[in-house]
Amino acid sequence: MRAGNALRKPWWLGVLALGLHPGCGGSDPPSIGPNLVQNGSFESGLSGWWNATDAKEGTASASGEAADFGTFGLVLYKGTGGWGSMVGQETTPHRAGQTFQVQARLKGTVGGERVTFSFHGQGFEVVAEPRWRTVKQLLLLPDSSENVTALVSVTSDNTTVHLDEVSFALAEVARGDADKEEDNLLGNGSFESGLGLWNFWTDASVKEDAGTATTSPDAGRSGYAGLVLSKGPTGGGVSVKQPLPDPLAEREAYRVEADIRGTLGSEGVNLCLQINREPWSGPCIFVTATTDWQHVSETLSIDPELIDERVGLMVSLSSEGTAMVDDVIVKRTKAR
Ligand SMILES: [Ca+2]
Repeated sequence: MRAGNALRKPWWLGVLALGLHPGCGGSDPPSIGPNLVQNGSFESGLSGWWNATDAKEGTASASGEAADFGTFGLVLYKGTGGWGSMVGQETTPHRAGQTFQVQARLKGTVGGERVTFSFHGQGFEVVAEPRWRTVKQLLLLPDSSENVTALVSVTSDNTTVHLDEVSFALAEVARGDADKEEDNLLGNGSFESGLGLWNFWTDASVKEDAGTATTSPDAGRSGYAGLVLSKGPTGGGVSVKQPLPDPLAEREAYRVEADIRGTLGSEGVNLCLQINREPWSGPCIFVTATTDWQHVSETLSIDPELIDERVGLMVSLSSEGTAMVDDVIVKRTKAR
């Protein structure tokens, strides 16, 4: 809600808008603020950006051949050794819990180049294709920090990528039911900030068999979006996992809740409190998805050998199909 806009509209239009939109905390798509970096289109060359590399060779330059829109784009090259060749700039500080959207146009010169986008210390990696594609991802910054750098880095050896229309912007996201649960040990349990705070894992040995994890409005039971886990007939498991803030203590139990449905209605979905190291053990809830939303709520008690261990809540799909999950909640309770 922006009061400033309402003042310039006829009063009845404001009333209409209030009636039609669920508003802040409703089910609106993320609302994206202005670009926080200067010259993200590279029309002023490298003005506003610094560049750095720890590789043997690495260069950054603005060039016409790298333009997707306008006259110039960025050519980013990394030679051998080191971690990356990057451009970056300092932006205004963030507050804990804010979500940002990273967006860019990216093209590899041959395809397969690895590129990392990072904002204030949180980042993600994408693999370039030999044609222009749009990179768009939400990042959730759980803590405040001194780091205010926005950066883009190419990290694979002897590769060159083209970048244009780079933007880092504040995103106002919906609040789902899991976000409104005060004692929820998980952040982003309603998947309104993409996969922010969740770690993706799949065990397929062949790339084509790999499972996928995304977020989509199709899977939004509350708020705007929810989690979509997919896997083919031959692929291995696919999961997302989020570490809990504190190690497990004696005489504790954990209430685990989630809403789950599947497109086939036979998908096997597991919710596990899993230890963060080998043997990756821990108690699980096994759910068979139905095509309608199913609310799962169970208390998991902790085996004595898990006391003092760090664990995470893992959501996994173990059979063929597509499972949708929203509003994952983990609460600490006393064991009976
Ligand atoms: Ca949601």
